[in-house]
Amino acid sequence: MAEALIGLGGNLGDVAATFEAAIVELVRGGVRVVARSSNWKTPPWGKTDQPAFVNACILVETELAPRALLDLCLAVEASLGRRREVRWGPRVIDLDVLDVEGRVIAEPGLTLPHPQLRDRAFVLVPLAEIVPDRVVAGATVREHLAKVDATGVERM
Ligand code: A4P
Ligand code: MG
Repeated sequence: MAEALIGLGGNLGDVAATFEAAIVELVRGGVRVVARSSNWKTPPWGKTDQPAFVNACILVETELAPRALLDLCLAVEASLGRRREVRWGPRVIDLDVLDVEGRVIAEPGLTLPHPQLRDRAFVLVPLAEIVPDRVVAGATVREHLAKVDATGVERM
């Protein structure tokens, strides 16, 4: 059994409802939700000419190996209508595997911990709600968060 952190994001449609549907499907696919952050409204990062995002994070337990967990996330995205178009562009749901027990993986299609985790307030603010003292990508979530600009990130 491994503990994993999953980030949820989206900025098209009823994102809060889509998150709930995604969590139901993740559970069906073999994860147990241990903790869930609030939903946060976050300014678009990377490509800024698009609507605000909603972001959240969950801590899960699973028997799935990291690759199987990613495949589950991609399947859930697809079943909820995710279409891959513009990089960093608008999406109904994005599920990122952020960390699996500190494992370091660099394979085609799977990088752990998630490479941009430490730069993104939209990931770190929700993570800090559920696992502030967990070491992820070399420092605690709280330490990473202290170094990023979280302007405009608001609890919903
Ligand atoms: N992939 C590799 N490692 C992982 C991992 N640890 N978790 C691969 C998830 N996926 C991983 O992802 C492309 C491929 O990454 C996947 O097929 C998987 O094999 P994608 O979701 O199709 O591509 P993308 O999302 O368009 O690009 P990218 O670089 O993954 O974007 P991000 O990092 O997902 O960022 N602003 C706010 N405020 N909130 C957001 O949630 N999200 C993005 C997208 C941009 N700006 C945002 C937000
Ligand atoms: Mg993604």
